Amino acid sequence: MIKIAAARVIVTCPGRNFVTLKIQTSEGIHGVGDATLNGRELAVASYLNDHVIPCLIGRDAHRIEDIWQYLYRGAYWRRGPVTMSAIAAVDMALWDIKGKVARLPVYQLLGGASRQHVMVYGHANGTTLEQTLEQARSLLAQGYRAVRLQSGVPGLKSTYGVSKDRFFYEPADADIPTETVWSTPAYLRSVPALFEAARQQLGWEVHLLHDVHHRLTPIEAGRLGSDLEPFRLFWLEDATPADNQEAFRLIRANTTTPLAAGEVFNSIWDCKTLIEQQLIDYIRATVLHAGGITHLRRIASLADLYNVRTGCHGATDLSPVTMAAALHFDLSVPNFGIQEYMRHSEATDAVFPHHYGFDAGFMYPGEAAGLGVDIDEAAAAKFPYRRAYLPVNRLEDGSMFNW
Ligand code: EZ4
Ligand code: CO
Repeated sequence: MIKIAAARVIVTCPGRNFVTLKIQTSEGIHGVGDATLNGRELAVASYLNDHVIPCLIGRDAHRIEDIWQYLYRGAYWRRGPVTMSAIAAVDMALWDIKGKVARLPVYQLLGGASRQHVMVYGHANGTTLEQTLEQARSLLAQGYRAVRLQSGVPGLKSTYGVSKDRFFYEPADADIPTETVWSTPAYLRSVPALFEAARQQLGWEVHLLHDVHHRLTPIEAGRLGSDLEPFRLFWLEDATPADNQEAFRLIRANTTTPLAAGEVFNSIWDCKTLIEQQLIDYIRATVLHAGGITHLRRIASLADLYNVRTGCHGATDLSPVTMAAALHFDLSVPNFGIQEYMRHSEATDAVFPHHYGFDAGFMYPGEAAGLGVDIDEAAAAKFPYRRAYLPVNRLEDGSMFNW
């Protein structure tokens, strides 16, 4: 038994907001977990402070599974992104503690390495096709084997997923959501042209990915997937919202372009149909938003039965704590596919010192005991919370998307 003695939530904004749970044990060992929910950060902080931490004090930090079940099944109100991010933070922190007690990196506790390294994809995004491909070339020069391409859509003022900053990606850009305008026909014309140019200029060795950010209806998504088939994408992501998982049947019936979905999923129930009916090829759920390492392993095990591989979300709103936990998970899980990676700002890296690293397109969680990541609370205290939201998108006639 190793008692949970105290826990606290640290909210910091080293360029963007992060919520971190730090659990302390009676033995003096502590663990960290990420609880960041982009644009809803303080809701998770309150869920932890007001409703979870009081129930944790005095429990045995070794009982990771039991604490997970207690917080999930014991709560009466199950699931939802706020709840599941809070449970995830507890789960990550407990795996971190167990690793430190055992003096082993967490991937060793998960069964050891299933592979030598973790393939990651980088991000090339530019306002124009030329800028996007120029960025892709620079990623290839850094050794990346896989690149996501997002480009501005001619005729639209701004396009989600195309950052204003050349080096750092940050879509949460205002304290009241920015409103942007979307044109599906313009988008559907521009993407195949981007990938045709990409194959001409970058060749066929590199894995190419694209994210639709839920902007299309299922039949439009089927059309896009079909138009992109000649360019052999690694995946087409979030082609349509998955609130109705069966919507993916229509996309599947219309294209052999591999499909990825699920960065917004928070439990196995969000992807049960998608996986069991083999409607997707990659599941994007994360250790952060889908209930921690404990629950993501369960999702991966279900996916493994149906030839679905993992492809965890890894944008900058997932803190280095999540990145570390994801890499331990990725290294160990048999049906790993790919991991998303975007470098954090220097200020973020300073707040979260870590052992994981990048080399020639691959990442490694490192050999430090536990997750191999920590929070420097003095550094964190220098960056107070600032409200920041993701943009809201409207169609050209001013209406909201109705799918
Ligand atoms: O919209 O991380 O694949 N990556 C993405 C990201 C997400 C943000 C949301 O918090 O889609 O840009
Ligand atoms: Co995405």
